[in-house]
Amino acid sequence: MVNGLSSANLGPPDYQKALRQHVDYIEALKECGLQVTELPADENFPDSTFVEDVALMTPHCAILTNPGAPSRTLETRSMLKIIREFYTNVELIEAPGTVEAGDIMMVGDHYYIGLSERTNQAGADQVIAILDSHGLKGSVVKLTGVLHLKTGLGYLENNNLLACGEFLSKPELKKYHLLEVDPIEAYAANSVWINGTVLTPKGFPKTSSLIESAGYKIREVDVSEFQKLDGGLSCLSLRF
Ligand code: CIR
Repeated sequence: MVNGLSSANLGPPDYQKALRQHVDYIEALKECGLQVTELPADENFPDSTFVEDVALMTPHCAILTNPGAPSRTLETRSMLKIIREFYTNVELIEAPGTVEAGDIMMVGDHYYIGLSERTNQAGADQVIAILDSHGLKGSVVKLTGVLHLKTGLGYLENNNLLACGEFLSKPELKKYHLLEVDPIEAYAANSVWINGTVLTPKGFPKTSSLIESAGYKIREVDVSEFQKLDGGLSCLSLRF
């Protein structure tokens, strides 16, 4: 993972520290009541720890994506085998469509799909058609400055949406109660609601207080080494 894609300018990750942080991340998921399946490292793909990007797990089907980053495209090969262990309905995104599921945010049965440098219109159209065929809905959100949709957004259920930067002014998101993340803590917008607890990255006190004051219990997780690769908390797992 030390060779993963990055635009963060925070230097290379400390691999041993990353391993320790990953163990604590798994512990946090378990504390929230989840059963965790740990996947073996795929040493061919330095970004493969960011498993969220290669699949979208819905209540009715799983969608294997087609990552827009060329170095990540073939991460899907081993993920296909894994998701087939959990789902009988597995759908595939095909070229010229590209999708990374860090660009997809679930709000009930509606899925927001960010159009980014990694997810294109053709890919989003395929996702929307697949969702539609399973009784689910999708719509697109155009991104300007961030890597993935969930880089700047985290849906915390109960209509509460943690949001930063460009997402504070999107008309399609105005119907949510926006919890505004301070730009200096932008990384913490990628926090994850799990069974009533919000996992949030360690080191972002304003955002932790913001989430707590909205009535949530929080669990902080130190993921500094993954931040160095532009990866957030949500990226490190597929939750379904
Ligand atoms: C990448 O650039 O693809 C990885 N270094 C980071 C992916 C982060 N994934 C996510 O936000 N869902």
